This record gives sequence, structure tokens and C-alpha cells, in this order.
Amino acid sequence: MNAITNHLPTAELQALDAAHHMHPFTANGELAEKGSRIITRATGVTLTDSEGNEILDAMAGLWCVNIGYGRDELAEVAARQMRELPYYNTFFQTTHVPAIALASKIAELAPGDLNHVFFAGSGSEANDTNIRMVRHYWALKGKPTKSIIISRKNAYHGSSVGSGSLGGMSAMHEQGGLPIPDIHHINQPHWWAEGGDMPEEDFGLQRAQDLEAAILELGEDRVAAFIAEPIQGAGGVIVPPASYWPEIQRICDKYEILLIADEVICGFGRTGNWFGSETVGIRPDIMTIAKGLSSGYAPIGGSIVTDEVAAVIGSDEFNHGYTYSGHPVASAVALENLRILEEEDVVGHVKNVAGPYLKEKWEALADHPLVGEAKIVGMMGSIALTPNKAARAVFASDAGTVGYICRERCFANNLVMRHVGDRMIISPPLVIKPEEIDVLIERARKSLDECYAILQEKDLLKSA
Ligand code: PXG
Repeated sequence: MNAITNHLPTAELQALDAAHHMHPFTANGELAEKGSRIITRATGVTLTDSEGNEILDAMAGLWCVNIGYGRDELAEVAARQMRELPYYNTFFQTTHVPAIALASKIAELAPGDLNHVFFAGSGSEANDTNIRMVRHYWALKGKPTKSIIISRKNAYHGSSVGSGSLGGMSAMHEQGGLPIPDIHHINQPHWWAEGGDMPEEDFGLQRAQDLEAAILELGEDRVAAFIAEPIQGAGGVIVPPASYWPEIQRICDKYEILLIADEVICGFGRTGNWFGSETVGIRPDIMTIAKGLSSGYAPIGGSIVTDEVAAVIGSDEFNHGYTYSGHPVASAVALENLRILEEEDVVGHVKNVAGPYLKEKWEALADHPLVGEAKIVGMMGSIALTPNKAARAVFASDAGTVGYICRERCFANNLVMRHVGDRMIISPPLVIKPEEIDVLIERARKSLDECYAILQEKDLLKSA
């Protein structure tokens, strides 16, 4: 351990943080009491905190540091771009080289005729763009009544008023007057939690057909689009049954509903292909991108749209845009990130090396007494904690109580593994090496053992 000394002592930093810094998705009172963990530097898959602890980051920050930490090339590019042109906008018929280069590169990487990019500063902003774009698209096609966007319960599409409305998180809808009008949520394809006695594939089909039922109920002439993550991330890494996506595609085709794939987490290699849409076999009209686009080194997001959508939107002035749409420094950094992903065949590493290796070890966790199912696609995995595997039981304690205990054990064992309710999730940097995967699994198993012992001690191993 090498303590970092070029900053104030941890306790002083924590006091200042508690006094002045409002954290996202955090009970700020609780945090002030406990003191936040302060991350000071990182390299590869390893974070260092203000006390010199070295922590394996199995979440790649917030699902975003695809190429790993500490790549100097990105810092060099950012510095060069800041010197040359730190800012200019892309409004009113102007543009600049980094935005041009990045848009062309994305068009080359994206499947099919997804050839046009509208830039934003984040995934939330990009999804807000999508709401306005799909509604405007149908208005331009002479069908202004088509304004409803169908999404799913427990989806995450961002935190702004628009994207938070698209998302299906009830705890978010309870605050600040969400959702906005004309957003409709259908059930998610979460077999473990909601599948009951149905075989998994039948359930997947049924949940896809909920889309058709919603379209028929709302009226085909009212529905503009369906939005979904190819594999739900923040909802708990929920891998849909194989029957789900082909049926969704059929329904979107049949009723001419625009399909928006939210690739903010799945995009840029995480599922073993460049895009999650390729992994699940769909042909979206629009893709939302962010996170892995720059590996989190700079804030940038966007919407990739097909030739047809771009032609319709381009037939009029689209009164929409952000000061930082296509920001030159963020664009240059993203472009360098894509160069590394491509030249170092990071996507191939996920598909052929790290992915299969992690899958084998991850799925073996299902033999742990606390683990019900272990699901994984590429570099996104989840395990369901349960007091009774055979019954797929949930704990008698409030949802998240056990997950939180497990997460605390992970943290104590220098592993960042998140919990969503009583589901544990990982999403490590794509460049993780087999020997680092061994460390990840060893720490995860140790944390599960410790969690199990705590549950026994506190008599929490009871089913609801
Ligand atoms: N779509 C998806 C699928 C996401 O996962 C967003 C959109 C919004 O992106 P921005 O860049 O606006 O945050 C996300 C973001 C979590 C967590 O707790 C997940 C996200 C963000 C913050 C926390 O898992 N995903």
C-alpha cells in the first residue's frame, strides 16, 4: 500500500465533502455520518483511495471505463485538442474536425444504415433528444398523434425529466412530478423475479407480447416508439430469455413502431460485440450512446439514427441542441478511445478471451448457498441472492437489506461490486485480464461467505 500524500487528510476531505457536496443517488445524511470513500487515482482495473487501499473496480466506474483507467493517449489527445480548439459549437451551420471525425467513425462502427449522429453531453441528454426526435419524426410524416413512447418498468434511461420519465424506476417517478405525458411502461422480461412457474422461454415470449397488447390498447396511431436496453443494466443486469427480442422486433416491424435501443451500457464492446443490438439480434432505428463511447474519460453521448430517420428529421429545422453537442475535446477523446478499442481488438478480447473466462467462473458462483442464479453476457453479470434457491424465494427482510450487507463485505474486501435490491452486479473494464478475473471471483466468493455468516448470525436467512 502506498498512501497518497498530495491532498488533505481523509477526515478533512470527508468533512468538506459532507458540508458542500450534494451526491447523486445517495442518502446524504447517512453519508455525512459514515464519510465517503475518496478515490484518488486509478490504473487498469484498480482504484486507489485516499488511504492507499487498492480496490478492484468490477463496475468500471459506472459501467463506463471500457478501456480501463490510466491511458495516457487520451490525456495527450485532450491536451492537444484544448490547445488547438478548446470549444466551438455545432449550431447554425458550423462544425469542427473532432465532431466530423467522430460522427464518421461511429457511422462506420454502427450496424446497418445507422449512419448519422446527434451529439449530447450524456446518456440522459441523448434520450431527451430521442423523445423529441421520434415525436417530431412522426409529425413530419403527417402523423402527429403518434406521440406515445412505450418503455419498461425497472428500465433506466437517465435522470433528466424526459429520460427519467422514459425510465421505469418508481422511486424516481415519486420525486419531481415524473413521468411527463405520453410515456407508457410495460412489464420487464425478468424471469427469475417474475416468471412464476412458466418455462423461461414462454415467459420471454409473453413479456414481448405485452408490447403488442399495449400497442393495440393505446392505438397504433398513437404509438411512436419502443425504447429498451438490449440487456437491462441499472435494473440489475437482467438478461432476457432468448425468445424475447426476436418477438419485440417482429412487433415493431408489424406496427411500424420506431425501435430505440438504449446502448448506453451495452454499447462499445460490453456484450462481446460493438453493440448490444448485435448480440440480441435487433435492427434499431435509433441507438442511445454514452459511457463507453469515451470510456468515461470525457462526458459525451449521442443518438445514432438510420438514413431514413435522418432524412425525415433533416427535412425541417430540428429546434434542439446542447451547448456541448459534439464538444471538440470530448469528441477527440472519444475518437482516441474508439481507436484503442479497435486497434487493440478489445471487443474481440471480451468475446473470445475475458468473456468466456469470466462466464465460466461467474456461473460457478451459483453453487454458493446464497446464490440463486448467476447470469452473464460479455462483461455484464448478475447474481440473485436468495434464502431458498429451489423456490426462487426473496428474503423476508426489506429488499436491498441483504444486498447492502453483501456490498459492504465486497468493499471491505477491496472489490467494487454493486447491489440492486438483493441482486449483485458487475460490469468490469473490458480489458480485464484472466488473472484479474481470478482476483475478482476470489474476493466475490469471500464476500459471499462473509455475508452468509452475517445472515446466519442475524437470523436473516428467512424467506418472505
Ligand atoms: N441509459 C442507460 C441504459 C443508462 O444506464 C443512462 C441512459 C443515462 O446516462 P447518463 O450519462 O445521463 O448518466 C444510463 C446511465 C447505476 C447507474 O446505478 C447507472 C447509470 C447512471 C448512474 C448510475 O447503475 N446509467
